[in-house]
Order: sequence, then structure tokens, then C-alpha cells
Amino acid sequence: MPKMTGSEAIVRSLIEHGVDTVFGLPGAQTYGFFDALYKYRDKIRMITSRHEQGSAYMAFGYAQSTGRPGVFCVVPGPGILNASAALNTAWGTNTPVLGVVGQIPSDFIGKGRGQLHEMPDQLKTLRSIVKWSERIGDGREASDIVNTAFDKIVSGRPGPATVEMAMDVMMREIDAPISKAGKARRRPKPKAADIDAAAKLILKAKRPMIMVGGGAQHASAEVLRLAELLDAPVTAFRRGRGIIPDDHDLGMNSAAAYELWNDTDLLIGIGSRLELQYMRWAKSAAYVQAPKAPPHIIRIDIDPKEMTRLKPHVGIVADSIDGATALADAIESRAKRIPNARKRIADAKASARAEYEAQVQPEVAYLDVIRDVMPRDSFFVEELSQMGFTSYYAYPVYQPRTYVTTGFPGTLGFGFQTALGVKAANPDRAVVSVTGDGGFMFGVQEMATAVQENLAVVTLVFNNGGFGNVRRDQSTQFKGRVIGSELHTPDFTALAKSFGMAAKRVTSPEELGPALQRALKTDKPALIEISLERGSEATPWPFIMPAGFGR
Ligand SMILES: Cc1ncc(C[n+]2csc(CCOP(=O)(O)OP(=O)(O)O)c2C)c(N)n1
Repeated sequence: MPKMTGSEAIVRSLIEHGVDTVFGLPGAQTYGFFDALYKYRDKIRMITSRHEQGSAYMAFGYAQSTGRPGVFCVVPGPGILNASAALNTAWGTNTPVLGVVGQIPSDFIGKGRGQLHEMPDQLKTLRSIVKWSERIGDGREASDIVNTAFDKIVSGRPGPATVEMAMDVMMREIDAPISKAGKARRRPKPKAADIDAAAKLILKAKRPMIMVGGGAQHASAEVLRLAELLDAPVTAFRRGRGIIPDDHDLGMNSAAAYELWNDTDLLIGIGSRLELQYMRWAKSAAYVQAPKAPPHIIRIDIDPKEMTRLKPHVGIVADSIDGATALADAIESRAKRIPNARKRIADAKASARAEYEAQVQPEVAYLDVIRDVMPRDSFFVEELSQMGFTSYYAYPVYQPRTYVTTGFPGTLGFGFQTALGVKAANPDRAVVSVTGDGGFMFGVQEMATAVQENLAVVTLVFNNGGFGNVRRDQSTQFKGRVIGSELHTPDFTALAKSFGMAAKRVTSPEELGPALQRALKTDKPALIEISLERGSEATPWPFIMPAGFGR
């Protein structure tokens, strides 16, 4: 067997799994790993971030935009803790991310002597925040443990995992077997009794609605087949956007779908937590575990625990493809198209559009311009901002995986860093990061990464001189007691130029269109700052949480 270091055993296993990019930030405990990356630099591209949160969010962007695992490597203790917000985002959005983490010298682990980067119990801490975490105590185990890690992050409900290795184990030479990748993805078969029960409910329904989430991103064709058998509208909140294009007759954004909600007698959730229906459209803080009909609820989810978190009337534990196919097969010969359904959908879409166009300005005007310029297959990376919230419904999405989101973790600042990973994974497709000034400052240093690696993301910074959402809440709900939300901001265009980026400032949607077009054409990282007057954006929230927060 050939001699190699423990680190090399990990890197060769990553290659076995088809990994072509590793994001990271090196340090003493990962020198061995980076040296192995050097050896295999013709197979794996290494992209260095300027902060570990950037490394992990880039891996997250890579994974969410492709569906393939994203990989990052950081030092232990402060390095992995810096990356932990992104691990939380990957957990919350079921995104397959693998963190390779260094560890202090093996003899010192758990001794509390205060080795560089030591933390109380790294493995236990990580196990409490990711789907699966393991230590590779011997390089000869590396290949098997990496295989298990990949199996964990893509099987069942996908999610993040970490593997850690002590710095001495990383450097130690071993005779290592590299076992082949590729355990089959486990897919539970839908139970016939559940399919029968669901088919009965479907055949009785007069006004069904389908809600898709991130768990159906790979199941466009199967979801569409089911929807077309019934002429049922298909909606999504964030992670499920693009599965059915917004301009398809049956595709509806969430604001439009709300107009049909009161009449809905059957909700079919596919790979979705149904956050929209039971925590946004219903009062957000009201905890209801088992909603009463109407509407009846059918859920297809690969995670059996989901069926107890929000109890459906019929639960189908299956992959979205298998569940939707089984349902379609079961009803195909008996399903009747619902008369007038397509007209009702078209009317609701037009009426919702007219309402938010009238009420949510200037956000909708800016989003229209962006959509107009960006190609159909381009990626839109949202942010926690006025533009990002409005984009949940007012930015049409046409293809799976092209709307990249932080989901319920809601991590301010994830956007720009994530967009760089999206671009690294999709160099031939356009990527726009749409962010507020507050969120952009979380990852501002990664402009250096963008320039160094020529990650041609176009970043739109909507500068309203504050944490605008917080400022509005304080003004309206706390009688104007504004605290901690007014911000001094830099001259973003000058800042971007100082990093070597092209940059421009605009002040209207009319100016943004040509500026965005030009920026896309250069195929280089670019920033456009949009100056807004403080407090000038109308609230996007009535179209997301019509019932408000509260019980
Ligand atoms: C990590 C994290 N910290 C704090 C928040 C709370 N938060 C939500 S929106 C927001 C303000 C966002 O400001 P900005 O990025 O400038 O966008 P704007 O609302 O002004 O459009 C804050 C602080 C959060 N979501 N995530």
C-alpha cells in the first residue's frame, strides 16, 4: 500500500467523492491538510477566504446552488466557531456541507493545558450543532470516516457534518487504503396505505394547493406531473422557489398563493416544513402542532420526525420524487381537473402583483429591473434586508436552485459570502448578491477573495444608512425609540475600488438597469451601491406575515 499522510488520505477521499473545490483558511493545526491540497492542486481548487465565516458560507453557496456537497477547512477553536453561523444555516436549510477541522496535538486533547486554539470539547460542541461529527484518530480510518460523512450529509434530510483530525495525525505517514466512495443514498419507499389514504383526500378536494420546500428541489418534473393532474397551484416560500417557474400557469409566489388560502381545502406539502402556512400566514408565535381541517394536510417528507412536528392528516415518509410519483400514479386514471382552476390562479397572481406593486416601493421597481437584466438561469442570493424580504415574493424565479437563501436561520450577512461560493461552483452563470449596507459589512473583507479568485459576482448594496428593518420596527412598535440601528457607512464604491473591483453608485431603478448590464458584461467582480434615503422603503411584511407576529 502506498505511504501517505493522514491529511492526504482525507484529500484523496474528497477527490473520490468528486470534490473539486475546497474553501478555507489555513493555520498551524491544518498545515498538513493544506500541504496535501498543494499536492493535489490540479484536482482541487483551493479558495482562501479572509474570515472563516466566509469559508463556510462559500461552501454553503456551492452546495445550495448545485445540490453537491460543499467543503471547507479551518483551524479548531476560534476557526470553527467563526464558521459556526454558516453550519447553523446549512443545518436550517438542509444543505450538504462538510467541514474539515483541525485539532490540537492528539495527546493534549481534553487535557485543558491551553494548547493553541484549544476549546473545552470541540467534538461535543460540533455534535450539538451539526447533523454528524466525528474525529479521525488515525489516518488509516480517514477514508471510511469521510465516506460515512458524505453518506450522512446527503442521506435522508441532508445537512452539515464535520470531521476533525489532530495536527500530528494529519502529518503522520501511514499505509492507507482509500475505499471507494458511493454508498447508495437511502430512500424509504412510500407506504401503500398512506398513498391510498392521500389519494382519497385528493380525489375529494375541490381546491387543493401544493406547497414545495427545499426537499423538492430535485423533483420539479414529478411535482409538475402531480400538479397538472389536478390543475393545482404550486407555491413556495424561499427554499422551494424555482421548482415550478413563477411564470408557469400553476406556479405562484407566496403573496399570490395567500389570496387562494382561505378557500383551500387540501394542502399537499412536499419537502416543506409548511412554515408559510402555519407560522407566517397564521400568527407566527401561535404554536399549533396538529392543525384541524379544513384544509386537510398531506405531507411528503423524507424525515419521519416531521410528521410529529406538524401533524398532517396523511403523512408519506419518502423522497419527494418517490412520494409525488406514487401519488400521481394512484390518482392518474381518476383525477379530474378542477374547472376554472387556471383562471383563479391567474387572477390571484394579477391581483397580488397589483397590490404589492402599489404598496412596496421602491423595492418592487428595483427587483423588476434586476429580473429584467438577469438571465433566466442566473442566481439571485437574497439577504435579510428590505430588498431580500420583498424578493421572497416579488422576484420571479424560473429554475430550481437559482434562489439562494438563508432560510429560517436568517443570518444577516450570509449573502455576499455565499454568492462567492455560488459563483465558484457555477462560473458560467450570472450571480447577483442583493444586500443592505448592514448585511454587506458582515463579509466586506471577502471582496479581496472575489478579486483574487475572479469570482465575478455582481453585488448590489442598498445603502439606507442603517439596520433598516430594525429601525422601522423601533419607529413603529417602540414609539420611535431608535437605538442601535442607525449606522455610519463607508463610501462603498471607493471601498470596492480599493479592493480592485469595478464600482458605481446609482440612485434610481432607471440608472440601475444599464449599470447592472455593464457589470455583468465585464465578467469581473463588481459592486453597485444604490443610495436610498433613510426610511424611504415601504414595509414588505404585510405580504409575508399578513396576520402579524403574536399568538
Ligand atoms: C446574525 C444576525 N444578527 C442580527 C440580525 C437581526 N437583523 C435582521 S434584519 C437586520 C437589519 C438589516 O439591515 P441591512 O442589511 O442594512 O438591510 P435593511 O433592512 O436596511 O434593508 C438585523 C440587524 C439577524 N437577522 N442576523
